[in-house]
Amino acid sequence: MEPWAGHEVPRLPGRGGPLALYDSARQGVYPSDPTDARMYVCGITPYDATHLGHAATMITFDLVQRVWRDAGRQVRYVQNVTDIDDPLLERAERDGEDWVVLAMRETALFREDMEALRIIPPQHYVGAVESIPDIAEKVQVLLKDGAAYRLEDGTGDVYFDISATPRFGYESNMSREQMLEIFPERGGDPDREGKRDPLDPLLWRGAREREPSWPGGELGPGRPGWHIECAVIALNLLGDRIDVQGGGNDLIFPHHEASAAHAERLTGEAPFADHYVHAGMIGLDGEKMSKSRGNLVFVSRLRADRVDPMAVRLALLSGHYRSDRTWTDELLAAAQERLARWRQAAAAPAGPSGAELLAGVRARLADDLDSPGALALADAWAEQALAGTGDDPAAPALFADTVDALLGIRL
Ligand code: 5CA
Ligand code: ZN
Repeated sequence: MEPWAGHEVPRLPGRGGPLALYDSARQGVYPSDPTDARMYVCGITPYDATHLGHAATMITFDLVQRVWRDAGRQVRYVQNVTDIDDPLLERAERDGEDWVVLAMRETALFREDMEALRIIPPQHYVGAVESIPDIAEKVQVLLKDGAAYRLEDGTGDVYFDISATPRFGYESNMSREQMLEIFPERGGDPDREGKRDPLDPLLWRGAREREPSWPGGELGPGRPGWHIECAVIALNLLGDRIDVQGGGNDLIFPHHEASAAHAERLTGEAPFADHYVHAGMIGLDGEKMSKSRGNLVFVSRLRADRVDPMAVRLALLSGHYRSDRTWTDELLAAAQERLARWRQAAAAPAGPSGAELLAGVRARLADDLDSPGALALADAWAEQALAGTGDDPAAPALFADTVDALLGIRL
């Protein structure tokens, strides 16, 4: 698939420092400063428009990329689109629509939203459907290797045996009880007859009547499971080990646990990702924003209402990426005011030291993406510039470049 168009990112003087990021597997903040960084982010299942939760997660990993680049690192970034899965088929059926048309429309809208929010595009934007031959091949490898098994009920369904990786559980750090509780809420099927372990995840779903299917070679016709999709796309485009596996914290288990297990069994290398990085959930009225709950605020709706996407971005950056947080009208109003103040300050004839501001923002973001801290420094700079404090005539331009390059806020 084609990714969206990017924007020019201003070059800042000097270099940013090494990034430190929280890793869910090690449960702590550790350096992530590879020379040639490889990042995989779990993208949308396109059965509805992009909501502010998706946007917040995409902004989080956009910051990772910006900080790496500012530190002089090369970045290879891959994102997927789950353009075949149960929720997509269910929505299409409910609305009497062709699932392909639905997926194409929502993916196109997502691209527009990403562009409006100034998210630097991935080098590879990859659909599940276009990856099916690669996925089927890897499922066959897992079967031959004894890490997967076919159910003997005539469905052709193939499951991964979680005992095939001794490390299963290291990424989420969950107890078996916790896993069993969450698994069915996140697409798992613990009660399926014939499975060796209730937590074994689906690798290949044999063809059913009235469901799309693709040739699977020795697997027979069918379609891929969810976790193997992300494992195979990442392995194919980024290699056996990656630096960051990213997504929202709803993917900690089973999705990232299972895809790490698949990848590690396929390559014999562990850990699959150096950092498993998870963005907090954006909620509305105290509940996680989700398509199934229907409590959504769409980026495209806000754009249609002529809300400046930069204000949306600023509002989402005003909380720390790891915290679950709530979207409110007040949050947006505050971001609109902040954006107006910053724009005024960038037009001031002079201000306090731009170099100091840049160093401060770099330091805040390198510290596990402390965007609230970075915003506070920019606020303080803007307030002083507007009060006529400071005599650095180059500072307003550097202020604008700093918030553009590092925060993705175009003034
Ligand atoms: N296609 C899969 C990932 S492979 C998926 O989870 N799709 S999604 O459309 O449900 O979500 C897309 C991305 O947004 C995922 O990284 C997910 O973790 C994240 N996300 C979903 N809901 C929220 C939310 N309310 N707040 C923050 N991030 C969210
Ligand atoms: Zn994924």
